[in-house]
Amino acid sequence: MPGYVVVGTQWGDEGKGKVVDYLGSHMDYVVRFQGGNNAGHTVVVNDDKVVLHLLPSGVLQKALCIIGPGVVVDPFVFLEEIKALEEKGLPTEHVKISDCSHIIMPYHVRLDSLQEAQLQEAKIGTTKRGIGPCYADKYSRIGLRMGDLKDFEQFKKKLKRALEMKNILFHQVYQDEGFVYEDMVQQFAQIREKLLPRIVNAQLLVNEALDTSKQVLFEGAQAAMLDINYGNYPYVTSSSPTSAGVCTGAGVAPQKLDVIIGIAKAYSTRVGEGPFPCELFDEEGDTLREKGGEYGATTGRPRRCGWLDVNVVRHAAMINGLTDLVITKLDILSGFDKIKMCVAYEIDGQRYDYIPSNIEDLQKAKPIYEIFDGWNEDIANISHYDELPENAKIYLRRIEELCHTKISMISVGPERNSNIIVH
Ligand code: 2SA
Ligand code: GDP
Ligand code: MG
Repeated sequence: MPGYVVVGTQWGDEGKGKVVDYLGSHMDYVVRFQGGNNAGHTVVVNDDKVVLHLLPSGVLQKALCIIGPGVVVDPFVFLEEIKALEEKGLPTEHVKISDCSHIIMPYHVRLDSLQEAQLQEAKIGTTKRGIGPCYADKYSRIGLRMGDLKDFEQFKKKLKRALEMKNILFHQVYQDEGFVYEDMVQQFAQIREKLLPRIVNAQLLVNEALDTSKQVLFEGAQAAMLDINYGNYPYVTSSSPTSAGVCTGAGVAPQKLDVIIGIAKAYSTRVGEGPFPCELFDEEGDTLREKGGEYGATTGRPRRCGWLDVNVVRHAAMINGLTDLVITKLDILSGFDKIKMCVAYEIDGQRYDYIPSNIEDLQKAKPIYEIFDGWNEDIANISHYDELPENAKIYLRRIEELCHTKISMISVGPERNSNIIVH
């Protein structure tokens, strides 16, 4: 079984980084296939916390780590992240970047902020890392790719053309000074030599690995509800954080993906704007945020919190073809007298067991809850399923039943090994 996928089933921040790091010890390759440094993937090993934005979460293990073709790469952020690891004395030679990955240019980052400001109350709530503008240029076929850095003369020509177009936009639409070509050439000249040894043909490497029965894990960033096609459009990110995204974003055929693991947090969070039917505006929401440390791992923004929305996880199971679920942060639910689970929505008097595509419908959705008895035991040190409180098992079994997917692992703490493997 060589091809593994790890994806988020909610709105991101389910604990994908932790799970990828844990599984990473069994992997030969860990590959990011979409998104960019909007991601914040937290890995905790022996109380040392590392937040990865662009680097795959297998980087603390021995696996070869690839930033795949479908990723958008801010090369300045990349080098900062590499430097931070090297300063901790950690190796980084095993990190490679696809020659097809698109470069997040400084003008993409500025445009992200300008567009958000222009949208005013209709803003998306992006991470302002330039993700949307970079993907827009990719699909408009005016982007620059990491592979373009190999021939610097050609790179400069492409940059000149791109910058001429962008500066018209900056000057005429945003009354912004724009960017100076010579300055940007100099910036890239300074970092190019450091990047070149890491640039590879990733689709070739990854397929060779799969064809020789190597263990390859594809690491999703963000999650199903932020998917550009199947999320809460327009309150989504600009890529496909689903198993289908692995095929386009890593150059891998669907039949090579054997295990598709959906990560679901035991409750819901969302950061950024957009509908969130289970959102709690009361003390219970605050308790979830504080106990769960629910603050953006990239921007520090407080995350909106609510009870588990199984309608959402079931949608993710369908879109991704999940073979397994991992439930994270179950420890955070200890101590609640009653725990609610949203099993469907009510919209204009009608029951919905699926996610409506239309944002206006979703904005009217009221959660239909099932209510469970809670448990008081601290479960953070439990490593066997049988030791879990009975009420926790009832809660977990209901998730499996409603999502038609087996739970293979339960995470009960941020540390790499705070897990219960379900046999
Ligand atoms: P963008 O920047 O264009 O991708 O933003 C579009 C939407 O996608 C959401 N988004 C995220 N949601 C949860 N977590 C993300 N990563 C960071 C984290 C976020 C942070 O791990 O906490 O630190 O704020 C992430 N990245 C993008 C974003 O909120 C928009 O709703
Ligand atoms: P990701 O974007 O999906 O990788 O998730 P984030 O790293 O943004 O957010 C998850 C947060 O929860 C991080 O601070 C993790 O260290 C932490 N975490 C992950 N799993 C668990 C768990 O089972 N219990 C607790 N208490 N914290 C966890
Ligand atoms: Mg995150």
